[in-house]
Amino acid sequence: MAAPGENLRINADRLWDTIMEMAKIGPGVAGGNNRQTLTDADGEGRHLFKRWCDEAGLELGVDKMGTMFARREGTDPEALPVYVGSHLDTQPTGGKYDGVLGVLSGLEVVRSLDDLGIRTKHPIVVTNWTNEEGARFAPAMVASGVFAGALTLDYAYSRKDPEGKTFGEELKRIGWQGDEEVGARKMHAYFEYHIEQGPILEAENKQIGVVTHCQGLWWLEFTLRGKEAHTGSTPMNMRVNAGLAMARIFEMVQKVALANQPGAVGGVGQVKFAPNSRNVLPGTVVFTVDIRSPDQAKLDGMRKTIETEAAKIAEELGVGCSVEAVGHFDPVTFDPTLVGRIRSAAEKLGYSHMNIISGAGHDACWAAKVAPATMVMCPCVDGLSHNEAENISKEWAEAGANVLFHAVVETAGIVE
Ligand code: HGY
Ligand code: MN
Ligand code: MN
Repeated sequence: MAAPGENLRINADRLWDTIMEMAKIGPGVAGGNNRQTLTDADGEGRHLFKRWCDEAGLELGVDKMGTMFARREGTDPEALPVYVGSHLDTQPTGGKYDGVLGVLSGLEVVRSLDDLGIRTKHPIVVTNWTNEEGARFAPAMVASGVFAGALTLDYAYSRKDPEGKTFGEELKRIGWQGDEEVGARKMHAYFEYHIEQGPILEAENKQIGVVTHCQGLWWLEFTLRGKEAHTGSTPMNMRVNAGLAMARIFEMVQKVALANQPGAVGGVGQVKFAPNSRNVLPGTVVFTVDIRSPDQAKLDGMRKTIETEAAKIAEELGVGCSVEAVGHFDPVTFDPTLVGRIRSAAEKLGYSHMNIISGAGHDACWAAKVAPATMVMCPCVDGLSHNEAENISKEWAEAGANVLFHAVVETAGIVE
């Protein structure tokens, strides 16, 4: 006779169907998704998730950042809940699995508990964090950041998208501004299941990533001020060329990241030229440098070097230069007890596994500030993510969801 919980398995077909159903909302142009936060598509995705939660008999709460909390009662209503979540918003050219796998695997855990008629001591709360991506509104992980007390609600509401719309206005417009105080909820533990978004697990032929840490991040928004002038009739020695300063700064960031190997990355994903006309030298260039490392000293050292060197580059070219940190969290160490439960679940289920440091940031990074938290990862094809070609196998999805199932139930406590 198997011990209680020994044979816990999710329904992989149902999980996969749920992911494919969500993927129909906010489709991309190349097989992925464009379901950016607080757009109508995000609102539609939220309604679909709510319908599924209603069907599962979960009690839905929404906080003032729009984060959705779907609660399955435990036998001890006083016991703090075990939270399991991720995010449903995507990059503009995102994949079908980034974030979605974690939210819908949390739902699948609840559905499977119901199928098996299992009660847990602690309630279980499936969570969809608002604006994990930080694509439309910086910073990333903003809702979990407010939840953890690292950011204020007013700061978050004031954030603007490229069209000048604010987070607060858009949250109200799609009808998902809840009334719960952000961070009022207390967690017994937090789990997040996510695709790796990098090449390690696939290269090492491992089914499960036991996530021990997450690297820290700085998003440094530079504003360079040049002089708008004719690209044809302005002599080279008369130019105040903010575009050239930008190019030299990009090259410098690359060099600084390579000089901090192993375990450092640096690059730029977004640039705005103004007036952005082919034959006008830019008056203003705005871009965000994204640097990361699991090593605190390297992370902060890179920031200092990049800011100092960028100022020198700009001065040499007579270009104005200002910088604002628009995103940050320190390297995170996840809870060793919960990490151990992920590892022992993988072992019990016979899945190959390895320790891994998360390269991408996740809501778990902020949850870890206010509760014991950890993650579990599955591989992704060619390590590709933040690309519509992002892909995983159903088997990979299933293995990670089974590990999540066992770790969540062990933490929530099965009641005979
Ligand atoms: O930027 C990140 O690491 C996450 O994908 N938002
Ligand atoms: Mn994600
Ligand atoms: Mn992402």
